[in-house]
Amino acid sequence: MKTAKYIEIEERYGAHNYHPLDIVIKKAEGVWVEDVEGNRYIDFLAAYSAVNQGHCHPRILKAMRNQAKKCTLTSRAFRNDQLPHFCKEICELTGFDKVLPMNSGAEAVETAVKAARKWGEKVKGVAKNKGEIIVCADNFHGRTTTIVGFSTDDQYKDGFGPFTPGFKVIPYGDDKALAAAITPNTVAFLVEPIQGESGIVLPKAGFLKKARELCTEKNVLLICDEIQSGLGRTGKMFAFEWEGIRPDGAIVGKALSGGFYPVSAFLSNDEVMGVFNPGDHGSTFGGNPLGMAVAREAMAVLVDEKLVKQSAKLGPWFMEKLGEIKSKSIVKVRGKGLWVGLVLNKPARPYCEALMAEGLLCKETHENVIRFAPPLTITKKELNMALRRVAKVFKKIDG
Ligand code: IF1
Repeated sequence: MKTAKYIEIEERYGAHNYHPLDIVIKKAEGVWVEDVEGNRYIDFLAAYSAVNQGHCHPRILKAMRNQAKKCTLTSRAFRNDQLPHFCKEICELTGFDKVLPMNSGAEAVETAVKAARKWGEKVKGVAKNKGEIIVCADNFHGRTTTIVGFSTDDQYKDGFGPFTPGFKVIPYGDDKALAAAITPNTVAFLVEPIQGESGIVLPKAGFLKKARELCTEKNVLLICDEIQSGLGRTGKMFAFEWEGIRPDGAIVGKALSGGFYPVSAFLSNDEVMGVFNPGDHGSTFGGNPLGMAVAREAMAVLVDEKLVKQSAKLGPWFMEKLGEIKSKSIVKVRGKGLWVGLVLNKPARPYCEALMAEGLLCKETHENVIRFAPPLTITKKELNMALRRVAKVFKKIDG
């Protein structure tokens, strides 16, 4: 079956809530993907950082197969033999006291919101239903009604109201606005250390440090959404490490399973996690043995293959090389580790389409930014190959 036929069927029977590039992928291995026509591409998006370990990593595949043969789901009505190991290993890897596993990123964000509110009422002493959470303009934390309710992007909200109250928005990176927004009812500040969807936007240096100080001073939880920025993407295990801080809670997802299975988690300290009692919160699939076995191996691959270091090493070099590409359309190259935004002065979509034709898959974000985020397993040779393709496309389009 040809590409056009797959697209026709999907458009006929599937909801039109996406506008993907017209490539139908059937196979993927490492940084390479193959479409139904047999064309090969370098994946420069890595499923928005969910396949930091590379596609179909053999070790994670093996772990998944082995576990799938034994037991896939118990529900949390019973215990399973993978969950305890997962909890211990992720806490040891990340330095948090406790973990609450969920499935999608948005669910883990919801978990953080619930934890913060309940901590506010039960520990901080905020009056019932009065807790406030501060978030940033241009945030992206997922798609549930509560989460899009505090988005500042009209499209994400349009038609989906009414929304959950209790959220305040400040400009990203503005510590003065944060200080001014905190009231005695503030329970948490929820922030992406680097904004992904917004276009790989780094806050001004020192912002997170200042936010940490303010939160400590005012007894407010600092919660970092590391779903996209975490697990090695920026050249540190967590992006918050770049500012030498520790938040009170962190949210992870995506690469936590290396792309095999939806596994997410909220990580925090004993005091915050202590607000959850049996029956307060949960999910049928959260903490299931298949997901836990997959996540355990995905974390082990991250460590064993030193992927965090790889991102730290190759990222700056790659960004420097990108900066050498001469084009009147490129305004700026920005990013951290192997997470780079190429800011253009015009729509990025045509460039992404041309890059696809050259065998490089990436996706625009916010109209004018091309986002590059290859699997962290990528080699310097493959990055060079990609750079040549990028240079070729800019030469072709811009002359
Ligand atoms: C889509 C964006 C990226 C996230 C952060 C929570 C979530 C995400 C920081 C929710 C998810 C995904 C969602 C995906 C595309 C992708 C995305 F363009 F939409 F914004 F990466 F930049 N926090 N980001 O980045 O996690 O519930 O999706 O597992 O198509 O919506 P999820």
